Amino acid sequence: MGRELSRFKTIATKVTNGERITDDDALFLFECRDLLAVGELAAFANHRINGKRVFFNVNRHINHTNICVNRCKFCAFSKTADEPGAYCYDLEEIRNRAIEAAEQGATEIHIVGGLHPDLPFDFYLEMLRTVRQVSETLHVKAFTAVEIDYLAKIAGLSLAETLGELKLAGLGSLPGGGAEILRQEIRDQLCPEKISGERWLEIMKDVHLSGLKSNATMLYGHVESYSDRVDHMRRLRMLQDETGGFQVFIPLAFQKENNPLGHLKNPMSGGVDDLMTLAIARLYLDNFANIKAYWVMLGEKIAQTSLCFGVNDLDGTVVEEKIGHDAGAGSPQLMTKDDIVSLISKAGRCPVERDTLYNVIRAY
Ligand code: V47
Ligand code: SF4
Repeated sequence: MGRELSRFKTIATKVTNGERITDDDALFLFECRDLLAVGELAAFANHRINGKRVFFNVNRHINHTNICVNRCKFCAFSKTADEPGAYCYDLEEIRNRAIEAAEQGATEIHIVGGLHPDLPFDFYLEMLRTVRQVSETLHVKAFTAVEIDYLAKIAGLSLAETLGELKLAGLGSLPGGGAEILRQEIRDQLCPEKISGERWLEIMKDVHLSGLKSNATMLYGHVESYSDRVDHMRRLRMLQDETGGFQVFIPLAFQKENNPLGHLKNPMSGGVDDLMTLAIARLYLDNFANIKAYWVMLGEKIAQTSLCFGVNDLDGTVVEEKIGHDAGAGSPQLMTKDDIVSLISKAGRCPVERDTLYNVIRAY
C-alpha cells in the first residue's frame, strides 16, 4: 500500500511540474483503481489548460449508408446490401438533412458511413458539394481514415490526390473513427478486414500534412487490456508530437447489443472504467488540448460527471445517430443546445459553444 502511495505521489509530482508521464505510469494508474485520486489529478491537469470552460458544438450526424464490406465484429450498424434494414441515402436526403441542420443553427455536419461496394468516388464528392451548397458556413467533418483509404482505392488515386479532391469539394476536417485499438493482435480479433493500425496512423499523418485537422478515437471495453489502451495512446501521442494535427481524443465506450462481441463480459467496463479512461487520457495525452466525453455512448450522467474528471468537451447536439444506438446505446437521439448548456452549468462549469476547429462561438 505504502509503495503504491509513493508511486502515485511521484506521478502526481510529474503532473504538477508539467512533466510527461510514462507508459508505465499510465498502466499503474489504470491498475491502481483509485478513481478519486486519478480524477482529481486529471481535473487539475485539465483546469490548467481549460479552466472551467467546457466545449460543445451544434452539429448533426449523417450516416449516409450502413452497407459495408468490412463487417467489424463490434459493429451493429453495418449490413450487406441485401439484408433487411440496409440503406443508402441519395443526395436529396443528404441535402434535406443539411437544410434542417442549417435551420437549427448547426455549424457542423458530421458524416461517417459504411464502405459501400458500389458507390463511385463522384458520389462522395457530390455529397460534400451538396452540403456546402446548402450553407457555405457549415463545416463538413467527414470520413474516417478507414473510409479515406477506401475512397483512394475506388478513385484509383494516391492518398494525397484523394485528399486534394475531397478538400476541393468541401471537406473541412476528419472525425476520429476507425482507430479502434491500434495494436494489431486486437484488431485481428475485432476487425480483421479493416486497415491496420499502422495504416490508420499513416493516413492521419498525411491528413495532417495536407493541412487538415482530425480527431482520434479509441474503442474500449471489449477484449483489450489496459496495456493495449496505453499502447494505443502512446502511438497517438507520438504522432501528435510530430504533426500537432489531432484536435481531440475521444474514448468510445463499447456498446454490446446486436453484434458478435456482445457476449463479452469485460470486467473493466462500467462507469468507473469510463471515468478512469477519460482521466488517464487527460494525464497521458499531454499534447492534446481536448478530451471529449461522447455522451451518445456514455449516457448523459457519466458524460456530465466526467467534467469533474479531466474532460473539457461534450461533443454536440448530434440529432440522428445510428452507430451507437444500433448497438444498444441508451442515450437519447439528440440533445438540444439548451440541454447541453444546462448539463454543463449544473456541473459548475462554463458552457462554451465552439466550431469544429475549436474557435469560440459563444460563452454562456
Ligand atoms: O470507428 C462502432 C465506433 C466509430 C461500436 O471524431 C462503436 O468527433 C461503440 O468515428 N460500440 C465511428 N462504438 C464513430 C466516430 C465518431 C463518433 C463520434 C465523434 C467522432 C468525432 C467520431 O464508432 C467506429 C467505431 O470505433 N463503433 N460500433 C459499438 N458497438
Ligand atoms: Fe463498416 Fe465501420 Fe461498421 Fe467496421 S465499424 S463494419 S468499417 S461501418
